[in-house]
Amino acid sequence: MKLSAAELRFVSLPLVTPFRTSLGTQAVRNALVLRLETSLGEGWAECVADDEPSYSPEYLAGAADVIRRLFLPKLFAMGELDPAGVAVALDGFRGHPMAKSAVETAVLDASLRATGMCLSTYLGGVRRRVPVGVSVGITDTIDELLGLVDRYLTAGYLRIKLKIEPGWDIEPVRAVRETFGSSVPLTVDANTAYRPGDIRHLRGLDEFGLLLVEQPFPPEDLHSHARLAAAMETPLCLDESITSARDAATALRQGACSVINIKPGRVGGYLEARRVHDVAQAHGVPVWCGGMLETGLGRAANLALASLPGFQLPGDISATARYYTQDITEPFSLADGHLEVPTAPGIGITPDPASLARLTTSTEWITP
Ligand code: NPQ
Ligand code: MG
Repeated sequence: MKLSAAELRFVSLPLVTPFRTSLGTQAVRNALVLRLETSLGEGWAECVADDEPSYSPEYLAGAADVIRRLFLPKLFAMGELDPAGVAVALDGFRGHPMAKSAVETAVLDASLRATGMCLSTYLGGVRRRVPVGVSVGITDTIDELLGLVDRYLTAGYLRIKLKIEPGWDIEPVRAVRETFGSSVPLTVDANTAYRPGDIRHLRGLDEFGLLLVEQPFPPEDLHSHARLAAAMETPLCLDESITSARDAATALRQGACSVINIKPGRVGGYLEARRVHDVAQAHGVPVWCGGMLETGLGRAANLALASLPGFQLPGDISATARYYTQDITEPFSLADGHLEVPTAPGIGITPDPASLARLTTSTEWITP
């Protein structure tokens, strides 16, 4: 296929309630939507970078810049473009996995649409619906937290993940266990908020029978994760530390984790995400699909990824209503704690033109 033009749109989606993590508080989700025009038809994707480089070094304005000024011109100049060729063509540009993922996914969407195949089938999916969990932000009070967990359990979520930070860890976990019992699948995510000196404190989480503890230490500190993994009974899961299949292999070899959270944006796209899945499979390690407050575009594609056999734990792919009253696509809803994997060609969904127009804050048209 040949790339002929691209549309970059900034969209702004108000969150149902502010989402607080150890990284900060988010009230609005600004995102970047990419639409490519190719000789085979159009392709859609979103970039999951956030306004500020807090979760990772990428941020939206920077992602838009590298896409418009470097990535797209490189792809315009290519005679023949195919999905697997995108990462190869952009390999000379270091970093920027979220921006690369958006471009590759839009090419993949266009290519699969043209052949009539859905992303799940293309990636090797084996499930038509996937079990999902919910990520619960840090709240002002324990009562408020218990109210939220109650609501999500009633809605049918199959796993609860509590965001933690120093000063908000043992107590909220204990309160959730005491209120809802020991059989609720429960995890915690620190988003790098702890330091090596906290290992003894974190071992205090062992008594609560958590499915896993996610990313307590900074991304580069595999050594402390390995020390904690050896000192703790609860499985350790890495998120921010894993930016490629090679990272996954290194972390597993070092004993730094026994579960991996896969986010396609963080690892540079769905093709690398599948390779992370394959490395984990080869090590007998379960993976699950993380969440980046995606619009319906990213949610659809994540469902395809989560249909692969190694996704053995419920993902952070919640129903649309967990985050948004209005999305740019039709909403995804929970049925029996599961979301359906899209089966339409490509990522399986396109934005609703009226909703997209309403939520767009700026549009840019890019041609060779
Ligand atoms: C995680 N996500 O697993 C991330 C962190 C995260 C659903 O827990 C804006 C955009 C704000 C992306 C806040 C969940 C965000 C964000 C937190 C991702 O670590
Ligand atoms: Mg995480």
